Amino acid sequence: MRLFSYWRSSAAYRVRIALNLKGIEYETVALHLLQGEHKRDDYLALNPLGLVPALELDDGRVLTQSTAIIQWLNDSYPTPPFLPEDSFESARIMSWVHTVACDIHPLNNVGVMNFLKEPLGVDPEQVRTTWYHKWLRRGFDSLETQLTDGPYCYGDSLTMADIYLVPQVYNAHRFKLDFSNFPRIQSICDQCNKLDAFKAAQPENQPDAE
Ligand SMILES: N[C@@H](CCC(=O)N[C@@H](CS)C(=O)NCC(=O)O)C(=O)O
Repeated sequence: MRLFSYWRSSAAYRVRIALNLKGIEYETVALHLLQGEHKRDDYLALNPLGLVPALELDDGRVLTQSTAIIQWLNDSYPTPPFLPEDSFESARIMSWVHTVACDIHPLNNVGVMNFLKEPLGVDPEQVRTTWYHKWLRRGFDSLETQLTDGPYCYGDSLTMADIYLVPQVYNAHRFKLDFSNFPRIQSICDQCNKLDAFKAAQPENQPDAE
């Protein structure tokens, strides 16, 4: 498989964790987002939305959208499972996943932040702090009250929620969010980062890391 990725893309980071947890070998095709490589025609032919990640399967078929990719990986490679069998519990975990994937991440995407700065004229520092922290805090406030005491989001079981939480926490530290109100989130993230699958997926360990 080939993963179209960028070292600092948190959506690609999720897929890297998922691939590693399933023990699937893959090749990284790095696209430099700041140089606009994800808008090149050859990549748009694979992913018309022009975002990373995309996963090209060995037979040439391509999947886009990290959540669709991870759900496909989980269906196709059932061990270890990313969700419990109980449908209510599974939906509860997916609600944590969506808090990150739908209610934090899209608002703080590089394309959205750039658009606020130009053409809308918002002060870049306001975008990096006031705007960015606002949506992170809203999501993390809700997760902090819902996640278990650990070691992982859902007690002893690693689930999709951990796969989404860790990259978002990485971004939050990059953008200097104060974590004093989020001890549970931080502790879960620290536990996950002890695992090889999470370590290997870290941005600094990617071939295109700068
Ligand atoms: N919903 C998409 C989001 C993908 C996404 O936003 N990717 C970001 C990097 S984390 C990107 O490609 N940004 C480039 C841009 O906004 O131009 C997914 O989960 O795959």
